[in-house]
Amino acid sequence: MFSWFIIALLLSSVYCSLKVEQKVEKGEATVCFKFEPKYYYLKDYVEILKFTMNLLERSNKQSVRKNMLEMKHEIYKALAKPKRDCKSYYDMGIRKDGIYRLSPKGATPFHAYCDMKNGGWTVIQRRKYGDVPFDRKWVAYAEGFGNLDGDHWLGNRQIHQLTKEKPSQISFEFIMASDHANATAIYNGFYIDDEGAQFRMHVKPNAKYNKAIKKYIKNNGFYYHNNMKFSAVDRDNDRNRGNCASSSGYWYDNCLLFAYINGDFTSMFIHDSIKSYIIRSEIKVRRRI
Ligand SMILES: [Ca+2]
Repeated sequence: MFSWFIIALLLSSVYCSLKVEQKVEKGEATVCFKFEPKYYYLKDYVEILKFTMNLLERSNKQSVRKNMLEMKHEIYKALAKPKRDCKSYYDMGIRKDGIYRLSPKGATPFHAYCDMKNGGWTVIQRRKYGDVPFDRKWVAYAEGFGNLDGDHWLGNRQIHQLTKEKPSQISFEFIMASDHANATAIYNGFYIDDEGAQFRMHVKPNAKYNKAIKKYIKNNGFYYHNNMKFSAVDRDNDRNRGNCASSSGYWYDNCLLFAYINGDFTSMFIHDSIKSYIIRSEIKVRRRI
């Protein structure tokens, strides 16, 4: 047992960001850690993984096992070459929601939030806390903004990279202000063109609506925006005489829309003729095959 104490001590001193706290209690080490993958090279991971696996095998203590299992998960995640999208991680057997590094073919790798519980969706928009303003310019919508584990827009460049090869499903999930119902709509055949084509959006009309959203759907819902270019405060690509995007970026047509979820946080709604208010919004994409 003493040898494990030495290894833990060694790791904590050699790998300064691996914060290991040891207590030797009845011959068993209690290990707390803060794993920060950016500091490590492959050989370090192998050593830490060995240490983790050994401790896992030897320890019956719940707290140690929990820490080590989490650490193992983090190491595997860090070791793995970035996958093309969240669905690829899901297909590998990973089921933990969180931020992952993605690398679609031909793209510079980027981070995104993966919803694994529902089958490997990549989150492209979230409004939950209202602490991130969405009245941003073209370049901000192109690059993405906000916090991946909070409110954010992933970025049109990233959405293009994620959907360019295989058209994806796009899922809208709203919590309604009136009754807190969970309103969902899923469309197929979603992809957006590159920036040169103004991130023009494509989607198929066939959609799966849940009961809570059906009463709000007009003009074929999101399909109404099919073939529209993206517009932002400083880039008017819509078909209105004015600029529909005066306060939020979206694939505007003639301003009528499904859904107004990039505007002011306190007045998000599904359809502007019904003013069905939304208090939370999440949009996700997933490759079908
Ligand atoms: Ca216009």
